[in-house]
Amino acid sequence: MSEIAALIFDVDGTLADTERDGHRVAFNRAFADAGLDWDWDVELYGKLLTVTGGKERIKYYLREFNTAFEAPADLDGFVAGLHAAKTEHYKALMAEGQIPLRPGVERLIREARKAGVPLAIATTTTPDNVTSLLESTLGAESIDWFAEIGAGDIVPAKKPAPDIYSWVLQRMGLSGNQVVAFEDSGHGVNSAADAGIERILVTTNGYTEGQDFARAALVLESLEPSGRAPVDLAALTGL
Ligand code: XBP
Ligand code: MG
Repeated sequence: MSEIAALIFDVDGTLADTERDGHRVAFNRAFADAGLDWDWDVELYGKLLTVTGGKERIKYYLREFNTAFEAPADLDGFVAGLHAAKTEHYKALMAEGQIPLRPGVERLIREARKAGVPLAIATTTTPDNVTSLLESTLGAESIDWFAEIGAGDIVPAKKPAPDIYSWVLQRMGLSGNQVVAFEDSGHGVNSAADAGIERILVTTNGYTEGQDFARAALVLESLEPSGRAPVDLAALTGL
Protein backbone atom coordinates (compact mmCIF):
# COMPACT_ATOMS: atom_id res chain seq x y z
CA MET A 1 0.00 0.00 0.00
CA SER A 2 1.27 3.47 -0.89
CA GLU A 3 2.63 6.10 1.45
CA ILE A 4 0.04 8.29 3.10
CA ALA A 5 -0.38 11.57 1.22
CA ALA A 6 -3.09 12.95 3.51
CA LEU A 7 -5.36 12.20 6.44
CA ILE A 8 -8.98 13.22 5.83
CA PHE A 9 -11.21 13.52 8.88
CA ASP A 10 -14.96 13.50 9.24
CA VAL A 11 -16.02 15.83 12.06
CA ASP A 12 -19.25 14.88 13.80
CA GLY A 13 -18.80 11.67 15.75
CA THR A 14 -15.19 11.27 14.57
CA LEU A 15 -13.19 14.28 15.79
CA ALA A 16 -15.63 14.72 18.68
CA ASP A 17 -18.91 13.32 19.96
CA THR A 18 -20.88 16.35 18.86
CA GLU A 19 -24.24 14.86 17.97
CA ARG A 20 -26.03 14.07 21.24
CA ASP A 21 -24.83 16.97 23.41
CA GLY A 22 -24.02 19.48 20.67
CA HIS A 23 -26.15 19.38 17.53
CA ARG A 24 -29.19 17.82 19.22
CA VAL A 25 -29.22 20.39 22.01
CA ALA A 26 -28.73 23.25 19.53
CA PHE A 27 -31.66 22.04 17.41
CA ASN A 28 -33.92 21.92 20.47
CA ARG A 29 -32.90 25.42 21.55
CA ALA A 30 -33.66 26.77 18.07
CA PHE A 31 -37.06 25.09 18.12
CA ALA A 32 -37.85 26.61 21.51
CA ASP A 33 -36.78 30.09 20.29
CA ALA A 34 -39.24 29.72 17.41
CA GLY A 35 -42.04 28.78 19.80
CA LEU A 36 -42.16 25.19 18.57
CA ASP A 37 -42.80 22.41 21.08
CA TRP A 38 -40.63 19.93 19.18
CA ASP A 39 -38.33 17.89 21.42
CA TRP A 40 -35.65 15.76 19.81
CA ASP A 41 -34.76 13.39 22.62
CA VAL A 42 -31.66 11.18 22.52
CA GLU A 43 -33.53 8.22 21.05
CA LEU A 44 -35.44 10.13 18.39
CA TYR A 45 -32.25 11.94 17.39
CA GLY A 46 -30.62 8.57 16.73
CA LYS A 47 -33.37 7.85 14.20
CA LEU A 48 -33.06 11.30 12.66
CA LEU A 49 -29.33 10.73 12.07
CA THR A 50 -30.41 8.48 9.19
CA VAL A 51 -30.39 11.71 7.23
CA THR A 52 -27.20 13.80 7.18
CA GLY A 53 -27.29 17.59 7.15
CA GLY A 54 -29.30 19.70 9.56
CA LYS A 55 -31.73 21.26 7.09
CA GLU A 56 -32.33 17.89 5.45
CA ARG A 57 -32.83 16.38 8.94
CA ILE A 58 -35.52 18.91 9.90
CA LYS A 59 -37.42 18.15 6.67
CA TYR A 60 -37.07 14.42 7.30
CA TYR A 61 -38.48 14.91 10.81
CA LEU A 62 -41.52 16.72 9.42
CA ARG A 63 -42.02 14.11 6.70
CA GLU A 64 -41.70 11.04 8.92
CA PHE A 65 -42.16 11.96 12.59
CA ASN A 66 -44.33 15.08 12.76
CA THR A 67 -46.78 14.86 9.90
CA ALA A 68 -49.44 16.78 11.88
CA PHE A 69 -47.37 19.97 11.78
CA GLU A 70 -48.73 22.49 9.29
CA ALA A 71 -45.57 23.75 7.67
CA PRO A 72 -45.54 27.27 6.20
CA ALA A 73 -45.86 27.58 2.40
CA ASP A 74 -42.19 28.58 2.19
CA LEU A 75 -40.84 25.39 3.72
CA ASP A 76 -37.27 26.00 2.56
CA GLY A 77 -37.22 29.49 4.07
CA PHE A 78 -38.75 28.25 7.31
CA VAL A 79 -36.21 25.44 7.63
CA ALA A 80 -33.32 27.73 6.69
CA GLY A 81 -34.34 30.14 9.45
CA LEU A 82 -34.54 27.41 12.06
CA HIS A 83 -31.22 26.02 10.91
CA ALA A 84 -29.46 29.40 11.06
CA ALA A 85 -30.64 29.77 14.66
CA LYS A 86 -29.47 26.24 15.41
CA THR A 87 -26.00 27.06 14.06
CA GLU A 88 -25.74 30.06 16.42
CA HIS A 89 -26.69 27.87 19.39
CA TYR A 90 -24.19 25.22 18.28
CA LYS A 91 -21.36 27.75 18.04
CA ALA A 92 -22.24 29.06 21.51
CA LEU A 93 -22.12 25.52 22.89
CA MET A 94 -18.73 24.91 21.31
CA ALA A 95 -17.42 28.23 22.67
CA GLU A 96 -18.29 26.96 26.16
CA GLY A 97 -15.76 24.18 25.48
CA GLN A 98 -17.98 21.40 26.79
CA ILE A 99 -17.20 18.95 23.97
CA PRO A 100 -13.65 17.58 23.87
CA LEU A 101 -11.92 15.84 20.98
CA ARG A 102 -12.23 12.05 21.08
CA PRO A 103 -9.29 10.13 22.62
CA GLY A 104 -6.26 9.93 20.35
CA VAL A 105 -7.46 12.52 17.85
CA GLU A 106 -5.19 15.35 18.98
CA ARG A 107 -2.20 13.03 19.31
CA LEU A 108 -2.64 11.68 15.78
CA ILE A 109 -3.14 15.16 14.32
CA ARG A 110 0.04 16.38 16.00
CA GLU A 111 1.95 13.27 14.90
CA ALA A 112 0.88 13.82 11.28
CA ARG A 113 1.87 17.47 11.41
CA LYS A 114 5.30 16.54 12.75
CA ALA A 115 5.72 14.01 9.94
CA GLY A 116 4.59 16.54 7.33
CA VAL A 117 1.48 14.59 6.34
CA PRO A 118 -1.23 17.01 5.13
CA LEU A 119 -4.57 17.09 6.91
CA ALA A 120 -8.05 17.76 5.56
CA ILE A 121 -11.69 17.63 6.60
CA ALA A 122 -14.69 16.17 4.76
CA THR A 123 -17.96 16.72 6.60
CA THR A 124 -21.61 17.47 5.99
CA THR A 125 -21.79 19.96 8.82
CA THR A 126 -21.86 23.74 8.38
CA PRO A 127 -18.35 25.32 7.97
CA ASP A 128 -18.84 27.59 11.02
CA ASN A 129 -19.45 24.49 13.14
CA VAL A 130 -16.10 23.04 12.10
CA THR A 131 -14.17 26.16 12.94
CA SER A 132 -15.93 26.61 16.28
CA LEU A 133 -15.05 23.04 17.29
CA LEU A 134 -11.40 23.44 16.21
CA GLU A 135 -11.11 26.78 17.99
CA SER A 136 -12.51 25.45 21.24
CA THR A 137 -10.40 22.29 21.27
CA LEU A 138 -7.08 22.90 19.45
CA GLY A 139 -7.07 26.70 19.30
CA ALA A 140 -7.83 29.18 16.52
CA GLU A 141 -4.50 28.55 14.78
CA SER A 142 -5.48 24.91 14.16
CA ILE A 143 -7.88 25.93 11.39
CA ASP A 144 -4.81 26.54 9.23
CA TRP A 145 -3.47 23.06 9.95
CA PHE A 146 -6.03 21.69 7.48
CA ALA A 147 -5.08 22.05 3.83
CA GLU A 148 -8.73 21.76 2.80
CA ILE A 149 -11.94 21.96 4.79
CA GLY A 150 -14.79 20.48 2.77
CA ALA A 151 -18.01 21.20 4.64
CA GLY A 152 -21.76 21.68 4.37
CA ASP A 153 -23.44 22.96 1.23
CA ILE A 154 -20.16 23.30 -0.69
CA VAL A 155 -21.34 20.24 -2.64
CA PRO A 156 -24.98 19.62 -3.57
CA ALA A 157 -25.25 16.04 -2.31
CA LYS A 158 -24.30 15.23 1.28
CA LYS A 159 -23.01 11.91 2.64
CA PRO A 160 -23.53 9.05 1.84
CA ALA A 161 -22.91 10.62 -1.59
CA PRO A 162 -19.16 10.70 -2.36
CA ASP A 163 -19.21 14.37 -3.39
CA ILE A 164 -17.54 15.90 -0.32
CA TYR A 165 -14.64 13.41 -0.35
CA SER A 166 -14.29 13.80 -4.14
CA TRP A 167 -14.22 17.59 -3.68
CA VAL A 168 -11.44 17.39 -1.08
CA LEU A 169 -9.40 14.89 -3.12
CA GLN A 170 -9.70 17.02 -6.23
CA ARG A 171 -8.66 20.18 -4.38
CA MET A 172 -5.62 18.33 -3.01
CA GLY A 173 -4.76 16.77 -6.36
CA LEU A 174 -4.87 13.30 -4.80
CA SER A 175 -6.58 10.03 -5.61
CA GLY A 176 -8.42 7.87 -3.13
CA ASN A 177 -5.70 5.25 -2.79
CA GLN A 178 -3.24 7.85 -1.46
CA VAL A 179 -5.17 8.89 1.61
CA VAL A 180 -6.62 7.58 4.87
CA ALA A 181 -10.16 8.62 5.82
CA PHE A 182 -11.47 8.69 9.40
CA GLU A 183 -15.17 8.11 9.89
CA ASP A 184 -17.69 7.10 12.51
CA SER A 185 -20.78 6.16 10.49
CA GLY A 186 -21.96 3.85 7.73
CA HIS A 187 -22.97 6.87 5.63
CA GLY A 188 -19.50 8.32 6.03
CA VAL A 189 -17.81 5.05 5.08
CA ASN A 190 -19.93 4.73 1.93
CA SER A 191 -19.20 8.33 1.01
CA ALA A 192 -15.44 7.82 1.33
CA ALA A 193 -15.47 4.42 -0.37
CA ASP A 194 -17.49 5.71 -3.33
CA ALA A 195 -14.92 8.49 -3.72
CA GLY A 196 -12.32 5.74 -4.24
CA ILE A 197 -10.80 5.72 -0.75
CA GLU A 198 -9.67 2.28 0.37
CA ARG A 199 -8.07 2.99 3.72
CA ILE A 200 -11.03 3.95 5.88
CA LEU A 201 -10.67 3.76 9.65
CA VAL A 202 -13.88 3.82 11.68
CA THR A 203 -14.14 4.79 15.32
CA THR A 204 -17.65 3.93 16.44
CA ASN A 205 -19.76 5.81 18.96
CA GLY A 206 -23.07 5.25 20.73
CA TYR A 207 -25.09 6.26 17.72
CA THR A 208 -23.13 4.35 15.09
CA GLU A 209 -22.01 1.06 16.69
CA GLY A 210 -23.63 -1.84 14.88
CA GLN A 211 -23.89 -0.04 11.54
CA ASP A 212 -22.60 -1.67 8.35
CA PHE A 213 -18.88 -0.98 8.05
CA ALA A 214 -18.11 -3.70 5.50
CA ARG A 215 -16.23 -1.26 3.30
CA ALA A 216 -13.95 0.02 6.08
CA ALA A 217 -10.38 -1.25 6.47
CA LEU A 218 -10.46 -1.11 10.26
CA VAL A 219 -13.21 -0.62 12.83
CA LEU A 220 -12.28 0.41 16.39
CA GLU A 221 -14.07 1.85 19.37
CA SER A 222 -11.47 4.57 19.64
CA LEU A 223 -8.09 5.71 18.29
CA GLU A 224 -6.86 4.78 21.76
CA PRO A 225 -8.65 1.46 22.40
CA SER A 226 -8.22 0.07 25.87
CA GLY A 227 -5.74 -2.79 26.01
CA ARG A 228 -4.35 -2.01 22.55
CA ALA A 229 -1.66 0.29 21.27
CA PRO A 230 -2.96 3.67 20.13
CA VAL A 231 -3.32 4.06 16.38
CA ASP A 232 -0.24 5.75 14.93
CA LEU A 233 0.83 6.82 11.46
CA ALA A 234 2.80 3.63 10.82
CA ALA A 235 -0.25 1.51 11.56
CA LEU A 236 -2.26 3.55 9.08
CA THR A 237 0.21 2.88 6.27
CA GLY A 238 -0.39 -0.82 6.77
CA LEU A 239 -4.17 -0.63 6.58
C1 XBP B 1 -22.89 15.01 10.40
C2 XBP B 1 -24.22 15.54 10.20
C3 XBP B 1 -24.43 16.97 10.42
C4 XBP B 1 -24.79 17.44 11.77
C5 XBP B 1 -25.52 18.75 11.65
O1 XBP B 1 -22.65 13.94 9.49
O2 XBP B 1 -25.11 14.88 9.76
O3 XBP B 1 -25.51 17.26 9.63
O4 XBP B 1 -25.61 16.48 12.43
O5 XBP B 1 -24.84 19.71 10.96
P1 XBP B 1 -21.15 13.52 9.15
P2 XBP B 1 -25.62 20.92 10.24
O6 XBP B 1 -20.46 13.33 10.45
O7 XBP B 1 -21.29 12.23 8.41
O8 XBP B 1 -20.55 14.59 8.31
O9 XBP B 1 -26.83 21.21 11.05
O10 XBP B 1 -24.65 22.07 10.22
O11 XBP B 1 -25.99 20.50 8.85
MG1 MG C 1 -19.69 11.55 11.28
